[in-house]
Amino acid sequence: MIREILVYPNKILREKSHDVTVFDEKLHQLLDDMYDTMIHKEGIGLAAIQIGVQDNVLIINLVDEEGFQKFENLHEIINPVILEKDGLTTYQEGCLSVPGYYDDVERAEHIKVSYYDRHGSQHIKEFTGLISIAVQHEMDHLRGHLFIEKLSYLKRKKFEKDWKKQQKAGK
Ligand code: QAP
Ligand code: CO
Repeated sequence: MIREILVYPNKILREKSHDVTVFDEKLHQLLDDMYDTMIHKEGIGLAAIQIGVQDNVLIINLVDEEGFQKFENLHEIINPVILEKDGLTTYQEGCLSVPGYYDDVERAEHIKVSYYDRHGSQHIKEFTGLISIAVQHEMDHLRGHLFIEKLSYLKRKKFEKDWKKQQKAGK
């Protein structure tokens, strides 16, 4: 089922999410709804809080070299913890909760993450490149943070001005 995505400045996006303790049908339904919603909105990543669910759950589905977003490349990541991070990289990020705005953000280049899958099995994996950026972006959501909080003071001021103007225009 496609759910509504919360958009900045909705205060729920600032809430901290909680670890999943039960890996049941309800969790599977949440993951399926997140997938349907992300695909419908043409996203590559989504955190549960973006549809108003305060669980430490995120999904990522990058497009391959040929530009296809294959279901087999879907990552379902539950209760993630970063064990190690290394290096720095910059990428022009966007977010389904901040539609139409993109800007450069600096993040760790490599990360090692512990997480659980939908069946409650633990995995420890290293991520590099765009998927590493995506995991860090989505993990920020779980702690109530958006990528625009990482902008410089002047860029953030310009964003706020443009965003209000855009909202007034009824977009
Ligand atoms: C997070 O972002 C991310 O503004 C996922 O109009 C960011 O899926 C992963 C989107 C950077 C990796 C690198 C944004 C769709 C989607 C928009 C998204 C929009 C329509 C963003
Ligand atoms: Co986002």
